[in-house]
Amino acid sequence: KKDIPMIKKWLNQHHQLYTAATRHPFTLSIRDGSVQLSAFKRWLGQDYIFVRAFVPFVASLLLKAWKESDDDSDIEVILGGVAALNDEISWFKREASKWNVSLSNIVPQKANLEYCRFLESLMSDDVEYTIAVTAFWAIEAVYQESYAHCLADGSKTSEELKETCQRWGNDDFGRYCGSLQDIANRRLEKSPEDIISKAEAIVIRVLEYEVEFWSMSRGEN
Ligand code: HMH
Repeated sequence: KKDIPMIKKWLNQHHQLYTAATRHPFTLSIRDGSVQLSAFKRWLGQDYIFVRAFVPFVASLLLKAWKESDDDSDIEVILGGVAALNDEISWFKREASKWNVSLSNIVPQKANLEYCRFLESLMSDDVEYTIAVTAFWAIEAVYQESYAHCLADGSKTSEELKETCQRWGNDDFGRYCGSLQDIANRRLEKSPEDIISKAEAIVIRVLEYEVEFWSMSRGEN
């Protein structure tokens, strides 16, 4: 029991929810080429808002890592995430102008607001590094799995959406998510039961928010 990494156990236990987040009808519609342009544009605008809120969360995580981590390399992995976000924000601006989406007057929808508020709650000093880094892994992993699937065998993703899928579905991003997972597992292994169950509850909430975010993109909520 002890040698199975915690995250592996959780992904088995919550397999249905994980699949709901990583094989959502929205990303499956990108993969099979049936996605509506209006849905993609909605996702693009809403995700730009999310990513902007994600930056201070990652900054707070960097601070927690600096204060609490037992391994210097954690900082470098998270800093790689900051660099990716910097790139992402430029990409969102370019992509939005390509699709004629105006980023200056986007109204964040309910599912997005709630997810951003949840991110903000994780920025508190009262939230332990182990909890925050586990949440960070889950947030990144859903996009990595979802978009990698849009490029995998049998996908019919349109040429114009492949670049989006590449952004999160590429192998480097996959390895980066693997490093985050290793960090989270290492921390969880050394954590008392109450932190472990808190972290598990946070992962479940991330997965639920991700499902809602994809559904929102389809115009369902
Ligand atoms: C909603 N979850 C959401 N947006 C993102 N860009 C990511 C995760 C990954 O960066």
